[in-house]
Amino acid sequence: MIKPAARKIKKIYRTLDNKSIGNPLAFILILLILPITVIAVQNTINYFSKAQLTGSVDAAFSPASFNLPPNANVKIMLDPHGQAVAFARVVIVFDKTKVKFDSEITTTASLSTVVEKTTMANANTSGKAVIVIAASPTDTQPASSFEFASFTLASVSSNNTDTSTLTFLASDMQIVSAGGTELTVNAASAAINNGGTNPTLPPTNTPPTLTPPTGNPQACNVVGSIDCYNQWKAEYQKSLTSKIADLNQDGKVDLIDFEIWRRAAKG
Ligand SMILES: [Ca+2]
Repeated sequence: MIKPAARKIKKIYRTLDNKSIGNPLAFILILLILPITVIAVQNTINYFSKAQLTGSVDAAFSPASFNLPPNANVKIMLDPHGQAVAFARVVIVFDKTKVKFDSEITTTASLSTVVEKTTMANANTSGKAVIVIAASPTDTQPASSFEFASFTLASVSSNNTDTSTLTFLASDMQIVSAGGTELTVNAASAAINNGGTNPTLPPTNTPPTLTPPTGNPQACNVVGSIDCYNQWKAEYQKSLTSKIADLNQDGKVDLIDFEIWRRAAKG
């Protein structure tokens, strides 16, 4: 469509050469045709530019929201809506003061040429991970929703009310179809809640066995004394394991013993 338009312009210039500018009618005609031709060419260029950008790819995390801890296995999912993907640059950012990578990034076998992949250590230092992978000649390029990459995320926050997001840096991403078309990226973030709970761990050591306190063995030598009452109270409430206040000697420190003490104290 560009060619006929260009030919038209050439024709006009030829007309300019052949015909005398002195002919006012020809000159007016040229003035009228020229803007129309320019508009036609512009429209053609716009049409081609738009054609380069048709098609889109949805970028999302799976799961779309999760709690930490325990550590989460997170997948980056891409859906190119039927267009085969040949090349993809995906960039993700996260708050490194709240979450960290707990594994290296694994990428799909469908785009087996790994051009660039941020290491776990560098991602945790920068709070950013870049993944650039492409189809090798023998790869079957994915055209429907596929797992682009996966990794494990762990919490680094000690505040369990913290929240953060895992986000695609769409402006720095480029996903190209097998036909050489750059796909428009529609990106969705994932929500992270640091209020998860660690699984209960078995105790690592048993507490040392303490010798139970026995109190004062002479406390009830005088049954109605305040010492005897205090001994009875402590043994009754089980803060002492001795049975010095078992005044009726039935093996139990109970209200009967209190009654014996009360009568003795009353005199
Ligand atoms: Ca008793």
